Amino acid sequence: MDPIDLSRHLFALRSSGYTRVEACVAGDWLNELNALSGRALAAVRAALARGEKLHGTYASEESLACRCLYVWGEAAMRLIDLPAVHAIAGAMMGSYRLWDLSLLASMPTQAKHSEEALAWHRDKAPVDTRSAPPPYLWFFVCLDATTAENGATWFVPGSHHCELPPDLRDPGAVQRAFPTATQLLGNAGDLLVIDPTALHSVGANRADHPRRLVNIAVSTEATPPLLDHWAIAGPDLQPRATPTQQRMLRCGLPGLERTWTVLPPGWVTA
Ligand SMILES: O=C(O)CCC(=O)C(=O)O
Repeated sequence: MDPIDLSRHLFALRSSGYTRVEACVAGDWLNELNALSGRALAAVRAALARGEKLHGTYASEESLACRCLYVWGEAAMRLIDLPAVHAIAGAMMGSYRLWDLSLLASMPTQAKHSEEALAWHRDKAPVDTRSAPPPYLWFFVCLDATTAENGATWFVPGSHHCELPPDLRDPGAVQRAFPTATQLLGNAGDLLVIDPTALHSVGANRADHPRRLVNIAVSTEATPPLLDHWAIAGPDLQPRATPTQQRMLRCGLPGLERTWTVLPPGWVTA
């Protein structure tokens, strides 16, 4: 990434808690991501229909998610090498690795969305990023354009710096929008980068199509990843992993889960 552009994005992320890098993924790569996301979502739906619970993952009819997306195809694995992710995460965090690679799908509904699905939340507790790197950054690759109509993520700029006053301690119970909340709009292929300690929420999808993001979720080396991704990559992906993918997926910490609820049929973990 051009150094001036990198500085602009770092400033935006540090001051506002988010930024948008245009056109990071396009053409066949984007088409392949769309195709593998369809397969992953179909498998998640089938698992939910069988009554399975997605391990460590919120899911409802309006919000579906699939973890460990790299097992669904090469196009997803390639996202782990995305240069903009490494330029920004390297400058913000120093050493980092993959926390998870997830597909997030907000499904359309003309009915009233549940309060739970649209609740304001922080994914992680805020830290003082003046003296410490952010422990997590979420890099959302837009598979679809994110619009007001299809429920682009709502975000309160700068809220990663601030504790909430006592009357707002349960932001999910706050039905009203925060006065400065803004929706993160982008085109298919753009990268929306957020500090997930900021207040944010899924928007109501009133369009006729799902709004899908792939979250390249990154955490500092001092922060455990969600799962043992190297074990889940298994004998199929391990020998083909690039040096960067190896560094992002490997983690020596004991006790991490070595599988996830939904993997492709016949997938072998290590
Ligand atoms: O899907 C979205 O719009 C945002 C996802 C979200 O709220 C989250 O990752 O915590």
